[in-house]
Amino acid sequence: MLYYQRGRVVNLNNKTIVLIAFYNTKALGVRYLENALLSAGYDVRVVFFKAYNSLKPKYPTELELKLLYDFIKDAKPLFIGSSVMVSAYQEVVRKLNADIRKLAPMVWGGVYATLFPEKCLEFSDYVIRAEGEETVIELAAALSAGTSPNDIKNLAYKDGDGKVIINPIRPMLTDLDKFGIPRIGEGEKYYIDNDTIVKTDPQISAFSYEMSASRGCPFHCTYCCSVNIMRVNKGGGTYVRFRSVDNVIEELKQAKRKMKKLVVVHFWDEIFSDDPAWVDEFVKRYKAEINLPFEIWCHPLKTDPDTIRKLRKAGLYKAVMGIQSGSTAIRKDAFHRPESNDDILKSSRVLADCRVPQVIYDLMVRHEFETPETMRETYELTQKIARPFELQMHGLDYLPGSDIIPIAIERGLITEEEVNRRMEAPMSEQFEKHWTADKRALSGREEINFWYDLTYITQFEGLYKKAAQLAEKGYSPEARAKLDKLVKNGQRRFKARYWKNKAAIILKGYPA
Ligand code: B12
Ligand code: SF4
Repeated sequence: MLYYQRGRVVNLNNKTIVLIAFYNTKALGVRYLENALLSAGYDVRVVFFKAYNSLKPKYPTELELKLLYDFIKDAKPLFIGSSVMVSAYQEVVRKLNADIRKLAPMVWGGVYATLFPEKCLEFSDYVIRAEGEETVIELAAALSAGTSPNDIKNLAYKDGDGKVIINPIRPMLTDLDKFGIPRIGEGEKYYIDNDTIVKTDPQISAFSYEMSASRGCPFHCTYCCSVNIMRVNKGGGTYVRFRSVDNVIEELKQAKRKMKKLVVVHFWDEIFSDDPAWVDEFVKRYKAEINLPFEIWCHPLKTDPDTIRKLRKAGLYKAVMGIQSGSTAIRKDAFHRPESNDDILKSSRVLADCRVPQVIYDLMVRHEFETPETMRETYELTQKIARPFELQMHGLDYLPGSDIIPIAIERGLITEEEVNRRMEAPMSEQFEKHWTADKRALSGREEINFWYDLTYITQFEGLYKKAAQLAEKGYSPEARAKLDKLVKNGQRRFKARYWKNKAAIILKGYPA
């Protein structure tokens, strides 16, 4: 039986749903939605549209767009679900959306859709905000039965007059195990890239398995959207939640069973658990049943020595910690990060004492808040950090919806027009902003660049003392010339280290 829904013919009782992940072949959110819809009896087809490459994201070719269009045309889905996590690839999503939206109702979800439902409704028929599992089942049931979805919680849509209606948010999931474990290499999964469509799960041939043992983060950094997602869910229960260890281990066992090349596990938890009881159970079972090197994200205020020691014994080989700036003013007033320089140094000592083989500190530098003084403070902090360590130096992204935007506007550092322009900017520019930031914008600001380069050098054994000698005398054209040589040397070491680490992963060289 057919009926008309928003100008399209919809087949009642249609059980086929297409979910699309953009530039993300892991797509945890989509895999959880797949499970939820399968558990409710739908036939789900997942399309991974192009690989993730944040350094050089590739634009889709006309053929790839056509492959997606033809795939959806053949599937005749009840609706198309697009996972719109980030603003960065909006340009691509909007382009392909224009054609495929003619084929079936379009539903957008993910972090970007959660924060900008009005904007997303210009391109979609429905937006599902916040966690999607329960809502997507209810929406599918309503569309397939031909009943009104208008009262479904978390849903946003336009009414008959074109007015945007944003429904209240339901409580967050309390039981993260409820929808099972993300499926690898099972079900209807398709991968579009390099001008082909292949029925495969790209995850299956990867060296690393990426997963999350929790949802939510207890911190409120202004450059991150976590706090904004927390606000959307306000009143809906505890934001930071953990899966059971049993459920996590079950997922990892599946990965070990199915991924023949698997050598390493990445936990994408915003901050890996430091709950003593959870960690105790986790390390015991992980060591006994998984026993693979693993990587985590951690925080200076959540680096308990006992926890790190236990994780290290269970296989922790890489810890990435955001410190962002050595300037207390930037960290506290602009970024709303509560830790002191002393906390950072203490936590670095913990990681070094526990002999975590690879420790990486994330810095967000050379942005509009930066002055020569704040960049110098970052240099001074990194000189004191316990060695060995690596630095990952980013710019500041002004992620749409994040709290840093009004702060920067209020201080006159950026205009609203510029923020809006960046949000709509081509994908290549948005990704570049993330990594290389304001190199060119700051090209006249030699001193910032001087302290930036000295900071970069602090991560290299054998070079950091030379950086200290240059720093002592401060900036001068002569010091700059010497520093240029040091930077070239550092870049060579950086490349060598990169390949050594990569080879170590492939050859299982990391001590587990
Ligand atoms: C892990 C992670 C990554 C990982 C892996 C992603 C993955 N496995 O899917 C990696 C490192 C690859 C990554 C890359 C990037 N990320 Co990221 N990432 C995250 C993080 C920390 C967790 C995402 C996650 O897996 N959550 C768990 C799953 C279960 O939740 P979920 O994805 O949100 O999905 C749920 C709902 O959103 C919804 N939903 C999702 N999709 C859909 C689709 C439909 C149809 C429906 C109905 C519902 C729905 O239902 C899902 C289940 O409840 C988030 C922060 C966060 N709290 O979300 C940032 C985050 C999403 N990333 C962010 C950014 C900026 C990026 C990059 C652009 C960074 C860069 N420059 O390279 C890239 C872009 C990658 C891409 N192609 O999307 C920003 C986006 C902010 C914004 N306003 O744009 C966030 C919010 C972090 C931040 N700094 O604020 N990321
Ligand atoms: S600690 Fe990390 S995930 Fe948490 S709010 Fe800060 S940047 Fe976001």
